[in-house]
Amino acid sequence: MTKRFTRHALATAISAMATASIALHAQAATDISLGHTLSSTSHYSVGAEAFKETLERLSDGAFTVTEHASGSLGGEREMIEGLQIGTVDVVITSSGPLGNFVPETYVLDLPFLFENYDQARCVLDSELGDELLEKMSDHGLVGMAWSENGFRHLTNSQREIASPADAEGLRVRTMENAVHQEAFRQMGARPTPMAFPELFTALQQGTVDGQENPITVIVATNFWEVQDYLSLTGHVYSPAIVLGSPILLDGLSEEERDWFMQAAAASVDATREEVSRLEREGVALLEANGMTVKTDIDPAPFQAAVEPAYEIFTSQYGSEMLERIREKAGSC
Ligand code: EAX
Repeated sequence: MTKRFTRHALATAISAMATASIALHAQAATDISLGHTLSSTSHYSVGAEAFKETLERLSDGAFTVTEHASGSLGGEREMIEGLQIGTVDVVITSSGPLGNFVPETYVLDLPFLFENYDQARCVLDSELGDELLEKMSDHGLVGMAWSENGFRHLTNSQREIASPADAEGLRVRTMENAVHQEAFRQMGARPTPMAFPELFTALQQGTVDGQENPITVIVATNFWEVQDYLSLTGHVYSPAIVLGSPILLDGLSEEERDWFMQAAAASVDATREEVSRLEREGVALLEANGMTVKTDIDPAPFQAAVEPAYEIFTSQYGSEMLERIREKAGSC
């Protein structure tokens, strides 16, 4: 009797534990993986933190976010592929490799398209930015929001560069982006496309002489350790984008999806604020770390040098979106 009772009690206890574990499991938070290529001190990381804080707060802990910084999930091209197959949930990436997936975005990579931050942000926040975000869904991606990397400048280990003639023959790492490669070819440099996680070592070993990135990235990556010269060419605005995996997002309720969109918007605000801060403070920091910074660059010869890139672009992709962006930028 006692024995039978004990067995019964045990069975009840086990069954209660199993029920509790199922209930616990049902309530367990869904962990979202968020990847980017920059360090955990970068503007992308500031954006990732804001995404995490917002999503966890709005969902009351139903979703948690784990940030994978420094390219630990691979380069930007690989992470975009990861979104398509669902091995990563959210990615903050530059537009660098995006045109390989969504050719409509190449237009944003044209040199000297935007004059300043206000103009770029205004265009990306307009219906044109939304239209481009929507294109992502034709290519197995969810465009959540346009974020920001910043205006790109040229660094190198060889010499001070004040004009395109000075860049002649320089081996410059570019992103894996056809428009950027063409622009550097027109400038007389030797473009070498490469994924970002390989860049520091390539500069260190002299595989390439230079690279181009915004102040934000130059600061976050300690490029002064491998690059002596910085020229503030501002040759192209580099948008970033918060992308989601349709495998995750398509399975969410409307309310949940809205939390993700709000998290993406908070991420953009925080990132832009950090970009603006680094635009004010970054150059002094780079100089303090030993970089020679050429600030008074005349953009006209650079603009003239890359002009053929526009003709090559429009002959391939047409000029409609480019004209609409220019018109919008003019009214911003
Ligand atoms: O997105 O590849 C690059 O140079 C990018 O600017 C960087 O990874 C940040």
